[in-house]
Amino acid sequence: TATPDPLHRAAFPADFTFGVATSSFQIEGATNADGRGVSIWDTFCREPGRIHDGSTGDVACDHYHRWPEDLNLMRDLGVDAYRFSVAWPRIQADGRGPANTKGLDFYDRLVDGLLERGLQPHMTLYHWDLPQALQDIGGWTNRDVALRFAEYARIVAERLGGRVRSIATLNEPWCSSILSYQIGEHAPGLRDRRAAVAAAHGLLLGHGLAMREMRALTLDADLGIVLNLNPAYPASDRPEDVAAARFVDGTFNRWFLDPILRAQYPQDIVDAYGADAPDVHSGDLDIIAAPIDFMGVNYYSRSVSSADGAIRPSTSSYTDMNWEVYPQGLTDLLVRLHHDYPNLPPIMITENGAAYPDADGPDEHGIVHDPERVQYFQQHLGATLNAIDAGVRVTGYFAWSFMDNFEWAYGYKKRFGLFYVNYGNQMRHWKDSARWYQTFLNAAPAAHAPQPEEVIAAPQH
Ligand code: PNW
Repeated sequence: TATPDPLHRAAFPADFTFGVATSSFQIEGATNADGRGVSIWDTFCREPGRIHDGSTGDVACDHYHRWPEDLNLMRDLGVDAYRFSVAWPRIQADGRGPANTKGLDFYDRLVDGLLERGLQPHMTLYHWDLPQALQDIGGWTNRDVALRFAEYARIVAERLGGRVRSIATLNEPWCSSILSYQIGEHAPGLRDRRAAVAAAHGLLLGHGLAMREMRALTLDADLGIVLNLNPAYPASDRPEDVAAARFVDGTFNRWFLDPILRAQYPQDIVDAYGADAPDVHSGDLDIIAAPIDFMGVNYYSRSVSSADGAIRPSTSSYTDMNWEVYPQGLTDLLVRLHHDYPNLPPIMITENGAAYPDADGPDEHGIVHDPERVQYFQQHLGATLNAIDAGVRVTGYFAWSFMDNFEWAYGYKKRFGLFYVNYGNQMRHWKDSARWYQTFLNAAPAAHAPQPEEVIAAPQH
């Protein structure tokens, strides 16, 4: 597809929201501060071999202490909005009982700090840092945890819900169930498909129960959920390849979309799971399918499947995660959601971005040169625009990530940031991608086609 060149925000609807995203465990550090309890990721990081570089989240980007400077950088970047997540163990150390005021106070200051700087707060309640005490009773396989999550959601929404623009219950339940309980790559690191499918159901139930609690508060905030969706393509039109892609689509995408938007699990995957299919109590699916105000979509790449397994198209380029760069997949995904789900609310692209090594580090002016990441953002913003032009309701786009951070099992070795983090001294550095985004955002809506000089203005520090 043709990417408008030069691309700038004036090509998007006037009320479209542009932002940056992070999550609590990946940036905050200060894991013992102010009464925070232990999360499953603190535990996981201490198990030998789990994190590739042996690192932990103990310090991360030290955002817990450096948030004012980080918010200043976001303001200088010129984004409209910031998507962050709340660490459940800061609010309830053991995942239950009365709120820890000091934990809530941190997010209270953060939200006020955003509003003071003219930035919209977009809050996610669960980005994987489950209180360890709840894992000790089975984690998301235990239905009691879904009930605890709904209580936690009410606590946070009561305190902050009046000042945030949106609240997402969960980030990427596929990751916190299948990747965590079946593939074993994320905390708690299990390899048990039956447990993974039960955890996915527990997460969805927790989402629905949290929606119910938060609806009762009649907040102005939009309420929804964030899914990681990977469009699944067959390697050829051979029926066995098409069937393989349909299975991948079913386990990744439809398994989460269908219960939320159609109040049913996809029957082909229920059949494939057989004895591992979830124990669905009567009423569960009505709870899970509570109306949502937005669907958050995290898009990074696609999958290509054959009957013999996943394929790597050899002509494509790949990021440092070995994920294929495939912007057309984002357009295809958005258009498909629009066509397949009549109940689909407006979509927010809550994450999109790419890891590249940035191996040279900052130059003599302190700037990091990351041309591949610039191109990735240009192409995917172009792909978003194409979907909007095709009639899909997309209301926002959040770049992942605001800054380099703890990339889960990969530790600090994978860099997704618009800002480079020097973990030795916690300095933040502009990358060219941040300068590019700033220019894209600040370019005055022009009646005429913008001239090249207008889009290569120097960043304002
Ligand atoms: C997302 N996969 O994770 C998360 O929301 C972020 O916290 C994370 O930093 C970002 O994407 C980059 O990885 C994913 O294996 C992790 O398909 C793994 C997968 C997808 C998303």
